[in-house]
Amino acid sequence: MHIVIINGPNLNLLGTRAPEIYGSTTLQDVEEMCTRWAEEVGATITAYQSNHEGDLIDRLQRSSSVDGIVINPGAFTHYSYAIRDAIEAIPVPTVEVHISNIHDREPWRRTSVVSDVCVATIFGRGVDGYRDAIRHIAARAAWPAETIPYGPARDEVADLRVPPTAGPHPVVVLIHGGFWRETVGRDLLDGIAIDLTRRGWATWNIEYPRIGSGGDRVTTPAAVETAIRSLAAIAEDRNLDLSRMIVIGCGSGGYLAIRSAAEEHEPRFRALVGLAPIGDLEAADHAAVGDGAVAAFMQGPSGDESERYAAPSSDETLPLGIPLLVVHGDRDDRIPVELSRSFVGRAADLGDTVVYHEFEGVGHDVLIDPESTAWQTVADEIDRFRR
Ligand code: CA2
Repeated sequence: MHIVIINGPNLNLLGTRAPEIYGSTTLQDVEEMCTRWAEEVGATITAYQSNHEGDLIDRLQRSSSVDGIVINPGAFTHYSYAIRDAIEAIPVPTVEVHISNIHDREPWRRTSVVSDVCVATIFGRGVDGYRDAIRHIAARAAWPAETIPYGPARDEVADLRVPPTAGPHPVVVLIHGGFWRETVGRDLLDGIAIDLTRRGWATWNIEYPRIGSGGDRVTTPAAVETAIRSLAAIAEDRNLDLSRMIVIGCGSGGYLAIRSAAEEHEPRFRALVGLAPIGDLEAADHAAVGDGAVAAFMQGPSGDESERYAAPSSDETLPLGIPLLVVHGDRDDRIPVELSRSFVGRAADLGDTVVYHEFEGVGHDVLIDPESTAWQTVADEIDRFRR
């Protein structure tokens, strides 16, 4: 697999100025890091930078037979229809990357004229965004996903992966975490989505509006619910068995999974799986997880402090009446393990059937690393819900 990395105007200055926005890594460092990240997924790269629009277009046109392109078009992002057309003209999955959070700066940076011809847009993750883009291209190559909109907004899409077997296929709904921040997306779960699809599950990896892009305690759970209900419209065509559907929520996505499991939709989920889930917003707020994200999410659209606790807490969503599988690493430095301990205790007290695993010496991200022992243990347990 060969991936071309293209950087546009002024990115040759990386690491020399504006470190508060772009960090202190130089372009040469980034390109070397890309070489290593590509090696990890069995790929090679060619890296290219230019300050000239026409050069970037020529380079895109010459890349029409590679396996993927990672492009940071620099300021051309915001107005170059010529670069947009060049990306559209080549049949290569292209991921748009921005080091900074372009949605949280000058208003003119919020517009990207290339986003809708790219398979993904990654922004605000610093230079790690290039790593995630390379991984995303590799994941799409390993197991292609069909990205299907479930609503009109940019974030109202989900990736469907279906096993090659005859079916009907049981379904896993995946809800990613990231403290509902718009810089974190569903690409985080590509690896476990592919592992589950290999195991015989159809996977529905949901994107949803997050804080800063129209998401809050009201709109985000509503969008997730729409995403889940929208499966009914494609179930027959894709041979999905919605009577064998489970939901997995990771971290803050765990809260969304719980809200959705508490909804009265038919058929109900067969089980809920929480990977270091936020089970209770109030408890998470008190534990100050996510550096203020919980408070921002809870306050909702009005920003009114008095509405802070208007989102249902676990006492209102429990018992769920379906089996719960909750796992948490005792070295989790993002969502403290105590939150899961009290959540599962509460669920069991209220009558839910709960299986709880605490993994010793395990941190937060390990749970969504498809190669980790922790994930393989979880996945084996999840497989039991298929029958
Ligand atoms: O955040 C990004 O990666 C950007 O694509 C970077 C572009 C900017 O025009 C986009 O709006 C967002 C290029 C900025 C590079 O400019 C520098 C200036 C001084 C020092 C280093 C880089």
